[in-house]
Amino acid sequence: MKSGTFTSSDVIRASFSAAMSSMYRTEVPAYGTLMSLVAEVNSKTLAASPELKDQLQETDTLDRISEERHGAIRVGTPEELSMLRRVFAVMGMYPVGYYDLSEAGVPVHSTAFRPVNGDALKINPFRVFTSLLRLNLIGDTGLRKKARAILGARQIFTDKAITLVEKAEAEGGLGADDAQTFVSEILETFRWHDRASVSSPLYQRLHDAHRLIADVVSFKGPHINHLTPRTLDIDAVQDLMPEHGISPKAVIEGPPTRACPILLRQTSFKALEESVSFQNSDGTWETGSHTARFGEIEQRGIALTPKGRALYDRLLNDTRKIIRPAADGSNAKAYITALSDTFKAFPDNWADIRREGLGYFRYSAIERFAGRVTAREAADIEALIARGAVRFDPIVYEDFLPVSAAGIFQSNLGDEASQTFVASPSQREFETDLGTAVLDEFAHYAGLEQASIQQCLQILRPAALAS
Ligand code: OOG
Ligand code: NI
Repeated sequence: MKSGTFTSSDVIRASFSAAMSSMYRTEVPAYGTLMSLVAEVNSKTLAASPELKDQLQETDTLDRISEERHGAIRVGTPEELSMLRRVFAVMGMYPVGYYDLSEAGVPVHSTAFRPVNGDALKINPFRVFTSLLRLNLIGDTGLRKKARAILGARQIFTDKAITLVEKAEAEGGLGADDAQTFVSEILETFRWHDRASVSSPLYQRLHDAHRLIADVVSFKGPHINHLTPRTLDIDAVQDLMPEHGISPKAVIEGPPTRACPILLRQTSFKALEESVSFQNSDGTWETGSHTARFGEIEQRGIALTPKGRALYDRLLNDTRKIIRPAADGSNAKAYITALSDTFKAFPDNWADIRREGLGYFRYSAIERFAGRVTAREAADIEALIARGAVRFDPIVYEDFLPVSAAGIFQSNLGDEASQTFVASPSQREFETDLGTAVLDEFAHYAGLEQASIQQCLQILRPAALAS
């Protein structure tokens, strides 16, 4: 087949994300409520700020503003993880970043599969935060063995899905019919199963070891556990959730409200207790419940350099030394005050953030200056900025934050679930299981920034030098 007849991976991803959204809204009606609330707040925010509307029109696709930006799943074995890598590659999604959650009391490590280049992100930015369970962090060896055997025996992909992945790899893509079949087959992997694959007593043992272990091991597949649309005003949605009958987690994760947004702010509604059934040894089914699925929202700001990130981490840490947000929300106000106070040490205007080397920027040449700057100016990006011949705009952070992710995990595992593990980052082992190295997010943003600088210098180079 010629490559011209392939459906683009961006189009397959867009259709996958739309299919996931519609499946999840049917499965979790509260998520549909959250989506409507987000759309409502987004349109109010846009009406109140024509400037923001213009900017979004120019840089983004305004009509898709309230669509999903990410989802999350948890898998049980290296084989599942590496097959997922191949599945996501068909949709133009590649592993970026390594997140060790053991430090935060969650026995998983993770990456995010996402589109990497700017055009792909613009067409559809959908990412899947993917965690691999670390059974070796569990003390009970008997239980560990049992869990391994159960996971080893399940097949989370349909035969057709596997065949189509192999075909895409062998031929370099999928035609329209195959692409459509691929999306519907892959959807099966993320579907909810209300019949557990373990007995009730075994579920209880897994649950006692850690709720997350029960969630990963007890079911036929890695059900999608949340989806996350983008909001233009996360504080407003957080405040309005209770009025719409959904119960938000205690506080918004990440940085405080700022004039110049940094990194990522996110919040969720608490996971729902859902009815599931367990099979007894005599073959009859027994009703029980399981809590895993929720809905989340996100608002993104500038990607920080290692220096900016170190400052962010330090300020967040300082805040948590003063006060830790309680899961029941009882000290939420005091936490927000402490967070805002501490973050006064983080510059809140773009010029200072740039001057201090805290964030990554995309530089662009002002065309009318082409050929009108001196050779000396043209060799120096700072001089070009001073001259007004180059503008700079923040590069948006497209990745995740381990402390925030842990906060999202915790608030959805139940308030009593706090547990400690020895922090044990193991990126090498994760990459071996994944079957490839993850992309380093800092190197990636630095590369985008550098490329934009080179392009400016190229455009503004005096004609005499441009031969
Ligand atoms: C994933 C939690 C992490 C985020 O937005 O930080 C995450 C999970 O609960 O499986 O999705
Ligand atoms: Ni999330």
